[in-house]
Amino acid sequence: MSEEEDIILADLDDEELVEQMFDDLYDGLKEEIEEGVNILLERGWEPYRILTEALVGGMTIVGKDFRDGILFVPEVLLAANAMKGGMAILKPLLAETGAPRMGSMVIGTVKGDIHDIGKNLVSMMMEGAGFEVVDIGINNPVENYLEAIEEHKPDILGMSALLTTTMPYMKVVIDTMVEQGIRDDYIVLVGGAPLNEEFGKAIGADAYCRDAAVAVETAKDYVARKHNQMAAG
Ligand code: B1M
Repeated sequence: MSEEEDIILADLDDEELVEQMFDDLYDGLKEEIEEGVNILLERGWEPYRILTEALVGGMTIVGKDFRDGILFVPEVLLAANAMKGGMAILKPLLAETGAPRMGSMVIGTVKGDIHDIGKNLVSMMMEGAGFEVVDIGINNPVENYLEAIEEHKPDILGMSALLTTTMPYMKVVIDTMVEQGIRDDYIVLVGGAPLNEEFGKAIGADAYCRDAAVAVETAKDYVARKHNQMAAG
């Protein structure tokens, strides 16, 4: 008979609970992650803190072991699914701030790339900050971006890429916008783990955003500048 007893999440203190959530995320246990998120909320944790410390923190560990060949795609998919379960609980809370409408953004992951957790997080945080977000999903060829900006006329075009092989596609999108004479009609923000500021500049984006919080601050900053320019002109 196994001597192991079920761990009662609610009996753990905050630090132990977050550690346990790292393990549960690693093991792809969606229900446990949802329970952990709810417990932390009941204990008064801010939704953003839960997102960054418990969920993103756990996913960083998964990422390292994926890189080192300890975890494989099916396991990482389970972890991603568990993370999404936790994010779904936090989403309405992050959006609940009743912030005034700040502007709008079309966002999508580039062609050849199916990673969407970071993009979804950026969308959630932007909505929470008062932006209207149109999420066009994953694996987007340039045509999808062009169609979406034509249809929605957003202030911002956001692109996400998580692979070194797909990040150059962002330049394809920006170059096409330049060719069509519409580049300067939009603020172009890019993000994703393998990118950096230098890359953002090199491809002609307005800014590279390290994480979702930076994306929100950068978006606010650029939209305010755009409105000031319009008011001055
Ligand atoms: Co993939 N994967 N993956 N993967 N995966 C990485 C990216 C990798 C770094 C893992 C590793 O080796 N350590 C590696 C890339 C190596 C490289 O290119 N140099 C990798 C690889 C190789 C692959 C495959 C090729 C594996 C294979 O099949 N052999 C394959 C490719 C599939 C494809 O896209 N064509 C693949 C598949 C997968 C899964 C499907 C299993 C799954 C994705 C599930 C999903 O997204 N629905 C997956 C996952 C989960 C990861 C890791 C483990 C985690 C990514 C993540 O969600 N992070 C990742 C390792 C890692 O990054 N540590 C890895 C959490 C998220 C909150 O962070 O996405 O960085 P992030 O987003 C941040 C910021 O970057 C920024 O804000 C976000 C929030 O703070 N940001 C933006 C992101 N987008 C933005 C857009 C903006 C602004 C900010 O616009 C304005």
